[in-house]
Amino acid sequence: LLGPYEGLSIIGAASALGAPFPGNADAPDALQRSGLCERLTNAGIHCVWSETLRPLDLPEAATDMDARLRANAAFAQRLSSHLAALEAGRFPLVLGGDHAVAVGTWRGIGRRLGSAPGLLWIDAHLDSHTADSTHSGNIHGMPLAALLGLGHSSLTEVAGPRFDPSRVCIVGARAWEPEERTRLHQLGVRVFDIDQIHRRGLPTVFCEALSIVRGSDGQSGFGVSIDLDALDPAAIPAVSCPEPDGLDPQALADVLLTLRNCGDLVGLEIVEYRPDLDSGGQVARWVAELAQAALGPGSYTLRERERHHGAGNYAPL
Ligand code: 4U7
Ligand code: MN
Ligand code: MN
Ligand code: MN
Repeated sequence: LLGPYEGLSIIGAASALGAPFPGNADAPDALQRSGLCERLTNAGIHCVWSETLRPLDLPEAATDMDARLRANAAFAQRLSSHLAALEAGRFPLVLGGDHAVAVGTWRGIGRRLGSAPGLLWIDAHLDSHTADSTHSGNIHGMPLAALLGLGHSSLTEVAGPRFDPSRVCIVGARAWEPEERTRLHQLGVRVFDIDQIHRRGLPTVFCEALSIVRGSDGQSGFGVSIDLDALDPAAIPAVSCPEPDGLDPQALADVLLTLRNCGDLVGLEIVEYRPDLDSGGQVARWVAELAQAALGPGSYTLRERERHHGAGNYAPL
């Protein structure tokens, strides 16, 4: 189940159960209406909208932490099963939803592969709280800890393999609480924060992070989870938790081009979009831009039909 794949399957994860605002729940439908799939198809990426999963029960007032953990875990479980059952030959692009959906996305992709891939987590935050350490009570601040096996059992027991901290990196971090930074340090997860990116440049940092998540064998694959709040809110204001001094969206798109040369990319996730804050549709256009940068044309991940049909494109002049 490592590429090249025949085409892209978009899975909408229309949950805001982990976020402080409801807006993330409308993101997949808004992105579909914005013509994302058509735009990727026009760019030469064979793309179908597989399904949009929606929470079955919205917990009333969402006050009780236990009820919210269970509701998020139930949604992640369904998402995990959907990804585990995704047809061979399809590359998954998961569109959140808030970032709590990542527990389902990546455990499910791990089930599909038979083992956990490496994971590149592009985010302003560390998302490594547990139900015990959280200050805000928001579950979208916990998914990376849960994927690594730490936190409330409802989240850590979502079906699929645990992720290996030595194959996980965070890029773009600039807002965290000490508990999560300590937890990641103890686990050995590499964090490339925004100061380091300013010092060394995004291309250098991205390349180093890629070498960590891809591992030494190049056989087990790696995924990329993009929380849009990694980007600078001056350009990308339509997110749940904007943090100043973020990445330039074009600079991120430029380094995502690197992914086209990786035959071992196993999934892409883009989360935290809030269409209620994007009346001009400018952030929706950036979502398409980032997906297109990562996946084609010319991508080794997605097999292009022309590649089957003769070497005409590559014949010497
Ligand atoms: B996101 C926060 F307190 N750490 O736990 C928390 F700063 O998925 C933010 O990255 C979490 O958007 C942000 O609520 C979660 C906060
Ligand atoms: Mn996040
Ligand atoms: Mn974030
Ligand atoms: Mn906080």
